[in-house]
Amino acid sequence: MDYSLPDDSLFLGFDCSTQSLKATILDANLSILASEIVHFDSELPHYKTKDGVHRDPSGNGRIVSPTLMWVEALDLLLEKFVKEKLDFGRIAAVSGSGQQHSSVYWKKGSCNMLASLDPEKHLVAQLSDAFSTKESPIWMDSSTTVQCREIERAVGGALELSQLTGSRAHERFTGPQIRKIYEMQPDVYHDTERISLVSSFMASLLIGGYASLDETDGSGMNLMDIKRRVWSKIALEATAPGLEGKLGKLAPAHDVAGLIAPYFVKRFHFRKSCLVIQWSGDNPNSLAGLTLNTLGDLAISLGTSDTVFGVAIEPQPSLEGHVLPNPVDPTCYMVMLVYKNGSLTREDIRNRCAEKSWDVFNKFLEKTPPLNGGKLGFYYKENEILPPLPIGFHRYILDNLTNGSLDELREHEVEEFDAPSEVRAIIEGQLLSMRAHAERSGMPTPPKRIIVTGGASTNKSILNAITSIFGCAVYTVQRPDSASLGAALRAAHGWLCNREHCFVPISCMYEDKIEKTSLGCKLSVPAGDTELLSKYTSFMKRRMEIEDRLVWKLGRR
Ligand code: 5FX
Repeated sequence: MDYSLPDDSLFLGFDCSTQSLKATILDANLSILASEIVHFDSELPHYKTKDGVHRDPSGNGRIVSPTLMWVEALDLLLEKFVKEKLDFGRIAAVSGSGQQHSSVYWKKGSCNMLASLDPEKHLVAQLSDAFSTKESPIWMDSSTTVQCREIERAVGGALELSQLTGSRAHERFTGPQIRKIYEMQPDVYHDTERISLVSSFMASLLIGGYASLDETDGSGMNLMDIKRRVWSKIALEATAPGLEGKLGKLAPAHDVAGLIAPYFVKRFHFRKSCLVIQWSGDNPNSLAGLTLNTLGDLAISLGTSDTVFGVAIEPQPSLEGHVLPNPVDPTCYMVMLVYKNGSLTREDIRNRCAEKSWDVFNKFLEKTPPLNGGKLGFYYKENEILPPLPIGFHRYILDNLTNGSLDELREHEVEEFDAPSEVRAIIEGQLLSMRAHAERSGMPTPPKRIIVTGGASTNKSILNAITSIFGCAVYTVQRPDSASLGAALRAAHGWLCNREHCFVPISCMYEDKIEKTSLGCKLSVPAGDTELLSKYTSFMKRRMEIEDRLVWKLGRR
């Protein structure tokens, strides 16, 4: 079979993330032709966001982003491509990636506004009255603990909900967020005709009508039956009345959401036949962008949130981690762990302890010994998801590290570490936690290999630490923004499935190209030292004992 793409065609992938809107364009050989970015804080300063979000100053865990900021960013990004003289007419298909869980509330009557967008005016000017609330609750929000417990109780418990939907109730998940709006702002709920995720929201702008929710991103809502890939009646009823009608249909990630709207044809000169392929979540798109399809491979994404994910055939949803349908292979799943304290928390330590410089941070990491002289740190600048602990820093030292066996040493709590130890403690702490929770949630350990993506994947000192702690070879990709790359790849995949009138395995598209294009992996650090690995295994167990005690004492569950 010939699965090649037409010679002159281009494929556009967006990533609407927490702090920016990015785009990557692939040519028919799957090589990157162009990329662009809009930073929300600096390029759209009138929304007054910090890191792309508004944090409620009262400390109640409420975190939102202005919905219109994402609308405005879309025009701005496309205008950047106009300045680069991009030939929009060559784009055969567009897809995208959105921060997961975050939701948008379309006001009654907005469908008509979407269907009649005037190409002479900016989107933001035409959609300023389209939303029943202008604030979208996002994945960083942790204000729905009450609703989580209510939903879990109504479906028979946390484990039952996880087995049904792929995850227990989590504060950032869309179901608990919708329930909170229904309980606290009933007018907003009743005024809403459609609820979108960021992914289906951006796809809706592009097709000029409401796009279906993609099944993969839909599993981040605590509302979808993960095995049957349909809305779960019991979860819907536990969340809010009349919800199914506001959610619309689910569709697989490779489906066509619609043709690009006349607004984009007239304003930017897209071709009328340009397909919009279903958008999906950022982590699922990264899985596609990393071409992760081998059991035993693990990906670590080091971004605003840190995530760990892999492919699974028959995962068993439990109380830890999440199970999602695989966005590029309907026969299997992806499993995932998510941390809220990712790059912003590493940056905080860099600013306070390493003269605001990554060079100094890396020097500190390299000059301190593995196991950090028995120092263990827990750094939660935001309410953490995994484990569910509130904001706070906790530091411990295992006594007499050089003499005793790690399993028996006592620890004592301290107020602070010296600056270099603080740097090692945050990196070792984050990675030990990932390894321990990956093992607890049944991910392959040790992995065959780890592929690292996200901003911090360019940091060689962090990659060295990953190899030592996980005991396997670590690979990186040529482009750290795997989500928009994955979205562009999915745009091509969706286009191909549409041409063939059936599902085509995504690997058919890149089999012979992978090393020549931006999709290839580079080996960064080969597998490390086995003696050190076994010390890290004991160190990790000690860390988990302390973590379990902290959760018991301070945890939000
Ligand atoms: C996944 O469950 C998450 O909450 C985060 O990784 C967001 O997708 C970040 F955008």
